[in-house]
Amino acid sequence: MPTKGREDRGAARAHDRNAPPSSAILDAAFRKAYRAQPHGQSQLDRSRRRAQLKIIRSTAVVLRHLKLRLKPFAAPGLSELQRALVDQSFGAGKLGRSLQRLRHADERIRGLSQDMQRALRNSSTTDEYAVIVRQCYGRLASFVREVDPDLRLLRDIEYFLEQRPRLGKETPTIAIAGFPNVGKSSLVARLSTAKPKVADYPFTTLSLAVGHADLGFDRLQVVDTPGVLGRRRQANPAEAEAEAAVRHGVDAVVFVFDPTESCGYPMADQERLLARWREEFPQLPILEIETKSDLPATRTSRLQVSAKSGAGLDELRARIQALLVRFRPPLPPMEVAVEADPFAPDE
Ligand SMILES: Nc1nc2c(ncn2[C@@H]2O[C@H](COP(=O)(O)OP(=O)(O)OP(=O)(O)O)[C@@H](O)[C@H]2O)c(=O)[nH]1
Ligand SMILES: [Mg+2]
Repeated sequence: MPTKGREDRGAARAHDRNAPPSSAILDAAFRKAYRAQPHGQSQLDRSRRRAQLKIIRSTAVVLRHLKLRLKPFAAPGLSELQRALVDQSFGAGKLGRSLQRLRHADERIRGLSQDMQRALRNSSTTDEYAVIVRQCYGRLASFVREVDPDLRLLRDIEYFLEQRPRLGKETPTIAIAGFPNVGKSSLVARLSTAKPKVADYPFTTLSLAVGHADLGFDRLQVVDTPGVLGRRRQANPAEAEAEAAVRHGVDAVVFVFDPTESCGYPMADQERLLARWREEFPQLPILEIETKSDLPATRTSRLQVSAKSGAGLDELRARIQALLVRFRPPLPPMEVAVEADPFAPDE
């Protein structure tokens, strides 16, 4: 409800993450409105203009805050992968419904501002002005409080997305995927700028992370993924995140086997996951490799690599590059290339 000026500022400072988002927004709105000091010919004129400014400012501040909260979700919107991750973690369709409620609140507040200004024009005493401002504040507060759960959800989703990679659409992207503890992050660290945590236990990596690599002329996004055990129904959130990346976010997958089984999982289980993905994503290029080649194991004809010794990594880069050739934009026609050449000698 209406502010009391200075002591209210202290209250605003006390806002924390547990406070409803509406209280910070309303605080800011009422504070800004309270500071209105209009000029006017007479006492009555001044009090009418002050009331008008209070209505305009308080609603404008709230609208600005709502717009700010909506901004991360405004056009061009979330990527397919981001939407899948959000649906998975927060519930399918929840974000869309919250955005809709916030847009509706935005419309109602615009309408409120106009209605209240109209009411002012039809009033003629200081007391009437005061009643209208109080009415405006009351409705404004209830509109904003109504969308508190939506504001909270948007804040949580924004934070969640900040922790996840923002994949550039134009840059080819590969995921390094496979069972837990097989050595995926060790390979990502070798292949790209990423510095993921590596440790000798499963589920060290719990969410997606991206590094970049230069393969000759090709810039590449390398996505580290959590391990997947392949139990489709009981997948934990980390596994679900890896599957979402494979399904929605990448142009190709490097499937990492650990034939030493020092990861703790038999090859038969790892093979089953690969077979399922090949069936589910028949269009997706999947490059199969076996890692930890510095350790003894029964191996197949797949490419053998070691993140520890570096063996096989040049060949792996070459194969990734060959896989991604089709994402390279075609070269421009010769005459365009010559015109665009900044080093071409002047005529
Ligand atoms: N000897 C040897 N050990 C390796 C190699 N690559 C990884 N490791 C070891 O395997 C263990 C797991 O490595 P990570 O890179 O964390 O494996 P991950 O697949 O990312 O594991 P999660 O994130 O838990 O799924 C660590 O102890 C690594 O040091 C390798 O090429 N050779
Ligand atoms: Mg890892």
